[in-house]
Amino acid sequence: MIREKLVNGFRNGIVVPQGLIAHGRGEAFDYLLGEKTSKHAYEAEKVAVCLLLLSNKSIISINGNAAALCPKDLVTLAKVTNSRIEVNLFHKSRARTSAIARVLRKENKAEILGLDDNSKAIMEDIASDRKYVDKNGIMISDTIFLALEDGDRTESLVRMGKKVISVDLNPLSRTAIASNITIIDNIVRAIPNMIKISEQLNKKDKLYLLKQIRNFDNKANMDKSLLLMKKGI
Ligand code: PTJ
Repeated sequence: MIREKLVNGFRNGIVVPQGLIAHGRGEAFDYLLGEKTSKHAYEAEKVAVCLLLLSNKSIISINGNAAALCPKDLVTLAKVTNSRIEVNLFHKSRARTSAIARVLRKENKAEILGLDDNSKAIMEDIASDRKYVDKNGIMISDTIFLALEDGDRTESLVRMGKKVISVDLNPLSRTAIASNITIIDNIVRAIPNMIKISEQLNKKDKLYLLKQIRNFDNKANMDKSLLLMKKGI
């Protein structure tokens, strides 16, 4: 069913062929996790929600694969964590950006950034189209949630002083390694988990949220996921 969503996304001009290859790579890691959320991933998801709830300006960066797999959940997560949404693509075209925005708007009438050429800013050290960000979105946000990303831009966002949360099934990817909070889980499970966690946490005081973040060691958490994958092998 998940594959079909991507294939439909490909046919509808949302997913690029490279996105199908990236998905296959993700699936391979997911098999090693037993295709379920580990307790380590759940812990990272919880801390990620704490950070989103504490941030002044948080934003969810959405690409083709993410839009094809879980558009409704991404829009809901933005709503419950008071985050904004920006479409940001590795293989950018006006047609794709609009198709993705249409899919997201179907779920909610929320504002979607990354569509207006007049609002374009450039991340100078990035070669791919992912350098084009919205000057009112990713550029000025303090926390960026990356729903599937390439390593160059993740590293660049961290260099810019942003707090970066990523979902990536590959614990060895540069995105996974560079992020402040790395969720090693399939995006189709991670986002619904985070919505539920947000509902539990949004009444907690700031001190509680801060404590969860302070007690979290991203590298140690990733090592545990890697060990789990070794056991899977
Ligand atoms: O839509 P665009 O134009 O932005 O292009 C999207 C792709 C995916 C082609 C582009 O961002 C890309 O090439 O990404 P990478 O560098 O291949 O990184 C994708 C990462 O996501 C890989 O490490 C995969 O293991 C991982 N991944 C794939 N599917 C999932 C996933 N992680 C979580 N959940 C998934 N369903």
